[in-house]
Amino acid sequence: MLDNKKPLKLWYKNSSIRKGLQENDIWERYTLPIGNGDMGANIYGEPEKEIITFNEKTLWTGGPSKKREYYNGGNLLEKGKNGETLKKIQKYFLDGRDDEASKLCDELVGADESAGYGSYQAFGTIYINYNNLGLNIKEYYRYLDLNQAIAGVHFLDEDSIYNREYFLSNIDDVLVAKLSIEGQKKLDLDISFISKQGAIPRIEDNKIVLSGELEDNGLKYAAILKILNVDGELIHTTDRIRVKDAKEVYLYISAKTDYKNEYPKYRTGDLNKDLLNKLENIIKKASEKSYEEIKNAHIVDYKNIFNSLEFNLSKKASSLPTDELLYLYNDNKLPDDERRYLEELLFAYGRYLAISSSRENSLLPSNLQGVWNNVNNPAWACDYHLNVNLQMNYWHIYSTNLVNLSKPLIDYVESLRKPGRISAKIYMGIESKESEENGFIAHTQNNPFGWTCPGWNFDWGWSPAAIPWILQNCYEYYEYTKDDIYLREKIYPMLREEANFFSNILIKDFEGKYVTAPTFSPEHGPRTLGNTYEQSLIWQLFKMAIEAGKILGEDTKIIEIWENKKNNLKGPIEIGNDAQIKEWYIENSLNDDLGEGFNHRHISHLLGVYPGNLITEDKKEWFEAAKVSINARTSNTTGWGMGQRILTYARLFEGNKAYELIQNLFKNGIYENLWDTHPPFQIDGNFAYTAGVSELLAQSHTGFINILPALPKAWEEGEIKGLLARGNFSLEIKWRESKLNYLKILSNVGDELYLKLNNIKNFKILSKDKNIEYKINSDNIISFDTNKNTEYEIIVEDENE
Ligand code: FUC
Repeated sequence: MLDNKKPLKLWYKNSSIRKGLQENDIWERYTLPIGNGDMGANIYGEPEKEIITFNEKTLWTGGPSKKREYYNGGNLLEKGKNGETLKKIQKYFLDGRDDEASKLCDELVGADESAGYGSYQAFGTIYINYNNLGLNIKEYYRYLDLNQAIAGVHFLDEDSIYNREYFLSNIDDVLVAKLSIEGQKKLDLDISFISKQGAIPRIEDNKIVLSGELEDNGLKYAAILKILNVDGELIHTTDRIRVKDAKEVYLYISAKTDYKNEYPKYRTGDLNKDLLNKLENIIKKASEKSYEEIKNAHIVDYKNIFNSLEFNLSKKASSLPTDELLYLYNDNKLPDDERRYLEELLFAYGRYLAISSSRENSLLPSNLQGVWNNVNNPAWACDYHLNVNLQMNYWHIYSTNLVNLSKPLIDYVESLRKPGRISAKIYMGIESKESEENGFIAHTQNNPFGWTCPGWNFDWGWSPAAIPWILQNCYEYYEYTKDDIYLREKIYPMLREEANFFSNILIKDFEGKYVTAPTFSPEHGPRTLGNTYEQSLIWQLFKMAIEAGKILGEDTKIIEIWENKKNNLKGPIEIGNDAQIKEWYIENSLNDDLGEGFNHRHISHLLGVYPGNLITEDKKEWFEAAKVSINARTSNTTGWGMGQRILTYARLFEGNKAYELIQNLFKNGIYENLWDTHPPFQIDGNFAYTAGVSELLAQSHTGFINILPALPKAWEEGEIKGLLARGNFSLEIKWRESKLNYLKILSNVGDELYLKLNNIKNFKILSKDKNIEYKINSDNIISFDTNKNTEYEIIVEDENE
């Protein structure tokens, strides 16, 4: 375990509330998030009236409910007609009746929100009023320490020093707050916990209890806030607890619902009293430990994951508050070293936010806002968008060494199989039987209750390639870990089912090539017979399934079918008159009148560059065409859009262009609390940035590890320890004067290693002080066998120019 020595801290000299801003603007721009995977909280840090918004990730409206016995994931039989509508559209296209085909696409929709789509709900807010605070607040600061996952507030009044410390422990499943005072005064606090769902707080002894069910779907929820004070007295009022004359007060908060991601009921069967019993036990156990014990256990647990990687671009941490640092960065008024520090901090933040919103034991993956949400009608329902956003939430997980955080995502995708087969039958005419899994489907957006139908408007809602795309995030688990048991048991069955499905739904176009139809490039362009987005993802799906099947030695016959389909796909990539990658096969020149063109945020025709590996350096024409295409899309777009462009430029070895996008992201896509904004706040851009940095420093998607493939000029010197490459190799890379200086590779499973060292002529490889012989393959890629759990050092002997 590395010990990250440089402080990685967000900190501020002001509390969150700003006059003239709406409540939600304050929340998303200034408050500081903590989380343990399924619970989240935002700390305002107000001296006189502390505010903590509180979340539990499964608190969703929508889905099955007594009121909605008809709930079936939004599928509409009268629209899909068991595949009839689809077949008609396909026939129209093939008969050249494009207008009729396009018109009929309006039928390929699911039910609207009113059929139980639901949305992620806010749980409640904790208020802590400081009754006897002096008028003169001094030396205020608040912080979020990424090295320890602890937030805090500090200030003085005339005669006392106030401190608050907060963390959300995964192992003890509680939010813990320590409120303390030093000096003459003692704490006099009013503590309340207000439900955002209408539950009336019950005050029992030293507890505030919220318990109820959502009106929309009867989902049961409960939370307990327990107050432990070492000294002082507790006074009850009807809706709050007053703590007087205490020097230290501790709060323990935990929450649960009866949600379970299991089709078709999506409930555990717990009653409110069962939830409360569980919470009582959790809080009892937690409060039996001393504060130091529970805090240390949290820090150790967190560091175990966070410290798997250390990244240094700057020599030292900036002493500026984070908001000032951001403003000066954007005004170009920061010395280089402090610019590097902020870039490093945002990278670390992406890992912190992932650990806080998606742990191995989380019930659901991180949503559009991770786990944090302050309102009951969040943008896009704060859901699971599968036409880029959910994929993006997990793009940095493997390369930045957080592999197990993807488990809730993989479980979620698996949970879409059963409901997704119903959508496959209704809209595509493909039926599964108990013994025959013939394919599941999902589209652009999803809730936690198997909403696998297309959206209620074809142009944003139809996206059958969503599942192949998210399966890339699942297969990467295997590529990075080489865990073939998990591949066999969990990932391959999904790949197999889906490859069979696409194999069945492909049709032959005019040239006898396989396409899907109708297709719609995410939120962009006309309705067509095949497009680059869908064909690239299908190509990638077959590639994964074939590779996995061969590794496992299964399905030889079926693999032949997949291979045949893959080899006879239309495109997937075609080059247009401007040497661009066509987004639609009917496209001629760039940004002709087929779509919004330059200003569009999606770059779905470039998924073969990232996250896929269809468009790589060895396919020169496509690779160059991808550059033409990306340059023909604006660099100033939504937060996630800029994130995706950083990654795409990194894969095209355009480090300096990627760095330009990084600067745009800071300027137009990052709030004072370093959350990414669409706007509004959307966490995917945070994760894409972190993934982007890792791709600038190492790539491994083409069968070898490419070291420093796209180092931006601005990052002349730096080191990163703990990046992970496919094949399960951990990397430690140091560079000076923009050139590799030292490389150490830890082989975790003992595979053969293929390596590319850019611009390095003379080097030797040592392991346990012995010289390692290596082969030189084409394109200066070297290779050698490795042993499990063994380190290999690459000693660079080039003269520094
Ligand atoms: C997709 C994007 C939007 C937004 C939404 C949540 O539809 O096109 O920009 O991010 O997801």
